[in-house]
Amino acid sequence: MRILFLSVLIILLIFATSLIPVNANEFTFSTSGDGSAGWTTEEVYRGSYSAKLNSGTGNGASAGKVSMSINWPLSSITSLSFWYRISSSSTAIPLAEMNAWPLYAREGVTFPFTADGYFSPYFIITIDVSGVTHYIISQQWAEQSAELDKWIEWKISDNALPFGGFDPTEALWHDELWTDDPVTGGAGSWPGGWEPLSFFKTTYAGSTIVSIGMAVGWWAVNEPQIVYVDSLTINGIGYDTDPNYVGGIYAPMNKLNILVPYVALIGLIGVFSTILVIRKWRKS
Ligand SMILES: [Ca+2]
Repeated sequence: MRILFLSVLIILLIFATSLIPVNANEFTFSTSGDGSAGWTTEEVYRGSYSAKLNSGTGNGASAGKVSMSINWPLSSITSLSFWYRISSSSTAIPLAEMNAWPLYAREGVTFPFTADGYFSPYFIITIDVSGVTHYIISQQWAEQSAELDKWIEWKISDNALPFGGFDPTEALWHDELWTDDPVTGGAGSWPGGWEPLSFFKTTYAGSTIVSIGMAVGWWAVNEPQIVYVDSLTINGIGYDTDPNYVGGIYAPMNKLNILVPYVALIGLIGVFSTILVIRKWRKS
């Protein structure tokens, strides 16, 4: 009887362990040109690490990116955010250049700018459309020097100043093809190939997200831009940007999900022990 009890315990333990989503969504780094990306403890928003990204100096041919692999329909995305901190070791973008890009000024900030600036990191959503890879890329925000070395949240609900006859109500995106460009993508499009995420949900209906990443680089501005990135949140569920973290532990619902196997195990052990006690009692 004891051997049977032990065997059942071991089987239950293996079963419970297999359900625990440890490292379910690991972050990976990628770079191009002289860009760089990796874990750091220099500045941390949550947990023990953040991702430090350096755009490099390739003037459009370098970048640093941190991304998390997921396998969700693009249509399921309702909200996205992450926290960033622009390092004062970044190279300043001259004021005149900053003011040439009103698209990158958030609604509510004082524009034209009055100081040199820097570019925030931005999202890259990599999707699969029937075996073909596409990239949906968000706005970066221009931050002035007073915002250096501060943690700032990039969130989809932030929107750019009115531009080109349009008044955005949320952050805008483009894809790598700029297929929504008025020149190539047809009438009714926003200027310069920018669109709300809903446009790409329609354009790429039925597509699956391969990864969600945050990046700096692949742009033609004064470089390097050096940033810290932490605490990715998708549809309200936080994925701490840390090595060896447990997926989604910052959402109350996910905390419960992680506990489910343990609760089930304890429950089963309890039931099994009760049966043993009853059997022993009936024998005696
Ligand atoms: Ca972190």
